[in-house]
Amino acid sequence: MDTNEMTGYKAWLRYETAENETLREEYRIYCSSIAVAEQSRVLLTAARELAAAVRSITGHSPSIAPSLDRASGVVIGVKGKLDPELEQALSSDIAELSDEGYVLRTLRAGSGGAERIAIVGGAEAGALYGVFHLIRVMQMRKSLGGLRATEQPANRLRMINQWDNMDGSIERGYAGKSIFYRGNAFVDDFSRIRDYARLLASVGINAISINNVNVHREETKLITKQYEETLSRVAAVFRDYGIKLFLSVNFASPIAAGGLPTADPLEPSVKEWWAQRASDLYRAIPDFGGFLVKADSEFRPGPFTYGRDHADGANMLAEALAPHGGLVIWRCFVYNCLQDWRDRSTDRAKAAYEHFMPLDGRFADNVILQIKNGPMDFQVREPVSPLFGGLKRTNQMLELQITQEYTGQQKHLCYLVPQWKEVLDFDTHAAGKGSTVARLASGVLRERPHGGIAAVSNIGDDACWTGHPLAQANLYGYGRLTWNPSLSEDQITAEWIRQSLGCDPEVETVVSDMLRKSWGIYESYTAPLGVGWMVNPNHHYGPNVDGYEYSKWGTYHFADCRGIGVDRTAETGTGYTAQYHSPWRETFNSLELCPDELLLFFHHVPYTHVLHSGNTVIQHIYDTHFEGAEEAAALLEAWKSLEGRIEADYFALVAERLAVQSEHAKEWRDVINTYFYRKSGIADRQGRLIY
Ligand code: GCV
Repeated sequence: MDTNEMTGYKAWLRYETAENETLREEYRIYCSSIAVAEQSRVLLTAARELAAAVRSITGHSPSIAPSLDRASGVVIGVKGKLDPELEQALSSDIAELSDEGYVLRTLRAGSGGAERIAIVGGAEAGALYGVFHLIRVMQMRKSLGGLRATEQPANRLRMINQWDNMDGSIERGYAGKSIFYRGNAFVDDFSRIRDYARLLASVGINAISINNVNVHREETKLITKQYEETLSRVAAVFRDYGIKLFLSVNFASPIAAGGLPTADPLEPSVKEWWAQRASDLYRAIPDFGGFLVKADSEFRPGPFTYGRDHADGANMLAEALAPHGGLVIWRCFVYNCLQDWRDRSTDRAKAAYEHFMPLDGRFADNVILQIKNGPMDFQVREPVSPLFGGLKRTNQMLELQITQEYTGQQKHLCYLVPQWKEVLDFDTHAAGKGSTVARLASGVLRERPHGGIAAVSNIGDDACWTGHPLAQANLYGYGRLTWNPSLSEDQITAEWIRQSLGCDPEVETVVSDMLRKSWGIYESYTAPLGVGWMVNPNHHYGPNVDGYEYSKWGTYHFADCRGIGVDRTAETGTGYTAQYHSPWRETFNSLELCPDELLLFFHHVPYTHVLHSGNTVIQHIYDTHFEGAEEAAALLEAWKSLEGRIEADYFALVAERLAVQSEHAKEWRDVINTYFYRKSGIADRQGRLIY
């Protein structure tokens, strides 16, 4: 089947014909021709994309030419390379533009001339983002008259991490197989990779790592000569869309791929090996981004084997990449997965901070520490990692998970933009008020040379990319937030809906309500009060209160007949709360002040403990699970009200997923309520049936 015909394949780049004739005519006139000031590949990508959008939205094909030969049209160019008249007219708008920034402006050509649209980037990628902005305006069915926008990305790195394996599988992937690999080789046809690059660029993504951070045998070879030629072709596809290619590397590559006896980062032969690999890679891919590394965690090799620390390991790789302008992105997801949960002196939540804080200031300038949003692992609800605000003299970036490992695996609707907004807006108080995660990750607060946001992708070769078509909203929202973390949830949601599902106000009302509530609904039937982890081992789907793989030492959440929760207080618990700045350390440490939604993350309490809400813990568990299952069923009903307003196959696919969610929510409700009823012996105040 032609990919364009596949349900949901076009995602938010549908470019539906404008229904309103006046608006269609306005778009047609403004975009009757497209002038590209320079013949560069990215600008040509931009022009072609705009032409395709205009053709589809207006039914009229604009011409693409080096300059405007007619009165109206769109000029796409780069600051410093415009015709003098335009450069002059835009001088105040473009003065401060960074390379990826752009100006999008409607202005009159000469005195008495027709109105034109100028899209000017600080460099060519900026112009591409400006074009996607213009397309967004048209897809939102807004007028182009009086447009005047200047945008700069808040984050230098706006990255996607693929957890794809070369055998074609995807770790924690819920949308089919890899679009990159099959049978331990790259796919032959890169057209789907190109379409992915388009989607990513349209929301401002500028970097991608294309293999799993758990680097297995075949992927270890990606940095060797064997893959140079193919990689350079993959990089070229992304380059056309302003996206840089990164690779995840195996720290033990010198042994596994180089035949050396050691991977000791201080050993000269090891340093030479990496330096050679780096220069070969840069010969093949001059704008190669760098390496992403998971080391000394979950059985991955790392510098610990040689008695070295993370700074020794990262700096050695950084030295190899520095002459070429490359970056090392070193993950802070480091903990001992063999640790006995009952040992209160080694709380996993404390691990990243304990590993990396002593190394603050020791990392090279081209190293960035990539920190998961929470101290554990992408749970439905976690506090923000205290490494944000802890590190002062180290580049850092935020790591999010778009793929829904613990948030419903793209069977359940769980819109993560609200969760990410909370993380980004969290004020660490590291340097007084206003020390938000957004400002720390971007590097602005500590004036770091590098920073940004990365997230684990949720796509595969599934027709609609994401398994659950509405999960596309997470990929869209993620990209938009990397560009501008202060965009509101409402704006992102409205943009996604109008571009993906059309501009029917009824559709917008119903779907935005579904998306807005979905994280809370999922949380209510899966993870009460910040407890997390009540999932089946290994695949992490479905309720299993004592199921998590490291529960062999007893329940992770310490539930017994008296109470539940993990005591992380300074006085009687693991002392994790001390990793935060005031006032958070006092807030989280105090049973009275701790927010309800994180209570069981920080405190062990009796089931009869009364929450701020006025409810007891046990009654809260019962209520939220009963309500959550009902609300999950209501999501399906809400969607059904849209039948006939949404393309039939798309409608059916979403309805199918929502029906599964509704059934599985009941299972969560019953398993969890029963467990806690039996454990606590306390009956539901409302006398509802607990199996
Ligand atoms: C890629 C969790 C996931 C793993 C993942 C790991 C990580 O533990 O379950 O699949 O491995 O996080 O982020 O490295």
